[in-house]
Amino acid sequence: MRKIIIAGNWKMYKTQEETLEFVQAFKSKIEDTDEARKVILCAPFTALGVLSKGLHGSRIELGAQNVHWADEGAYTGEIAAPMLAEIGVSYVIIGHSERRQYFGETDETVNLRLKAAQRHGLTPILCVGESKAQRDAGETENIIINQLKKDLVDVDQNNLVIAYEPIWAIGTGDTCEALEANRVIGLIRAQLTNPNVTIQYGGSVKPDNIDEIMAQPEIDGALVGGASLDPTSFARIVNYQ
Ligand code: G2H
Repeated sequence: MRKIIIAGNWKMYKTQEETLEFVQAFKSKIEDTDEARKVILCAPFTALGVLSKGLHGSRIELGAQNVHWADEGAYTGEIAAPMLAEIGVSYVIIGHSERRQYFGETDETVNLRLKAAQRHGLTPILCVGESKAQRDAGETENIIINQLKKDLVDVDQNNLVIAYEPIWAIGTGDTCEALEANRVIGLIRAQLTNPNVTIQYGGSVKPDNIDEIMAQPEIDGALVGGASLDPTSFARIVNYQ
């Protein structure tokens, strides 16, 4: 059985004070949400500290946005999986296109980070997706198959979530058509050995397109950036029809 997972990716937004305000408003809006839908907040490290206390016993689970491959060491500015696990983090986004684009993340380092997360019981959310130029050149399928091949070497597919995030649809308001997202996610699933991996769609998910996205048979959830920053809008997404 594939799990439905709706995750907010707060990126580099929200102070601790703003985090507390969000939680206060958001919690009550998802009280009646189907328990089968997992709800995750992937917050900045400082906000995770606050959330781990504020959400104790709540159904909202915690996710980080990066993790280093070493268990500890001289890696200024990085965070280790045991540090995340210790404060109750269960998920971690790995290989987001913003990490690949601005911070030199490669398929090789993505692979190392995935394995480190799994070693410490964290569930990675692996992001894959093509750029506009790659799509226009008819390279979408090749790019994604190649990313998966390299990223998933020796990775346990029993503890894995994948997010298909076409780079051209991220934060642009330019959503990938739901049918096209469904097609690419089907292609991703065909590359996996475990048919039960949850595969999300990410890229300009909003209250007004979530229903159509979640109606697609291959799509098991969403990774939501901008629209997860507002409690009303994220609650509407979590409570999709
Ligand atoms: C894609 C997404 C969240 P947004 O990066 O991972 O962000 O919903 O703002 O396009």
